[in-house]
Amino acid sequence: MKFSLEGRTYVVMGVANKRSIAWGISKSLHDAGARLIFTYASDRFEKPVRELAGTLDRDDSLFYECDVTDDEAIKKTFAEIKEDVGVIHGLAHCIAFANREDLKGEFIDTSRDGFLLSQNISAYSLVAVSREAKELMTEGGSIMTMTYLGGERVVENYNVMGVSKASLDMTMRYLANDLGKEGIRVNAISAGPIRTLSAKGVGDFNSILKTIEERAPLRKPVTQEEVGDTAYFLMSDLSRGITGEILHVDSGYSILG
Ligand code: NDP
Ligand code: N5H
Repeated sequence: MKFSLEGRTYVVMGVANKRSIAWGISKSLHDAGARLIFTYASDRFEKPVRELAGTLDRDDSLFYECDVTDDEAIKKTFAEIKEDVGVIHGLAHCIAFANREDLKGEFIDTSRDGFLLSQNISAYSLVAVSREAKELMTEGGSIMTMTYLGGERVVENYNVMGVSKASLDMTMRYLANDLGKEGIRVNAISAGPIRTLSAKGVGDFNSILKTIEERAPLRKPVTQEEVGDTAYFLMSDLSRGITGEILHVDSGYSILG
């Protein structure tokens, strides 16, 4: 296959379970022949991530704990990855967090701590991991992150996460400008709503999905697999002319007024 990822290694950050968007991305990259490196926030998630990776039909994955609020942990993780594999060809950042109480009611009630926590985990972390990952991307490569429409316009209940995604979107563009000269592209996928662990218990997800079924041009919600295949495109040389871009994988919803 012309755009096989055989011989390439990608770091995937943010697999929590089989519903995670990061797992959809992992499956697409694996199917294209890539070797995967998984990172998770705490050792609580090591076992489930190892079990999931065990369902893949090649046994070449590696696993590291990496809490992205901790600069030393990020440095240590990438130092270990360097020692274990040397070169990486890309990174998928699929991480976000906001306190549950900040994802309902009015945005104006967001606390300083809640605002900064969300920015720290959901936006600054892309800067911190890109800085370490770039040292291992000596053959060039592709970094991607996950964003949402609520960073471009006001979406009910998304609140503090919307501000974090706006920050993440510009972070992605500034990184694309810095890293282009090293042959590293940086992009984002803006996914439509997908039922994942993060989405659990926030807002009325059924009615959000119903709106997509009724109004989105493709009249159906997107799947982890659809996002995964776009991630594969971004990681492959098919997308070699694209950087600093947000690709909407959302059944076309974002074109609506
Ligand atoms: P998941 O709950 O499956 O994934 C969220 C991940 O964030 C978890 O794996 C969690 O790690 C990780 N995380 C949180 N805090 C930290 C931390 N301090 N250090 C390291 N990792 C951390 O949800 P999704 O797959 O839905 O979310 C992935 C991305 O996609 C997020 O950026 C989200 O905003 C974005 N997105 C999701 C949409 C949706 O509808 N689901 C739509 C558009 C974008 P751990 O499990 O190890 O704690
Ligand atoms: C408009 C909406 C619905 C309302 C807002 C949802 C926002 C979700 C994003 C954040 C990341 C969710 C979050 O931080 C949940 C945590 O407070 C509690 N959950 C956890 O701690 C679990 C155990 C761990 C695994 O989760 C994390 N994140 O670590 C947006 C939806 C239509 C689309 C959507 C769901 C977008 C998105 O960004 O995820």
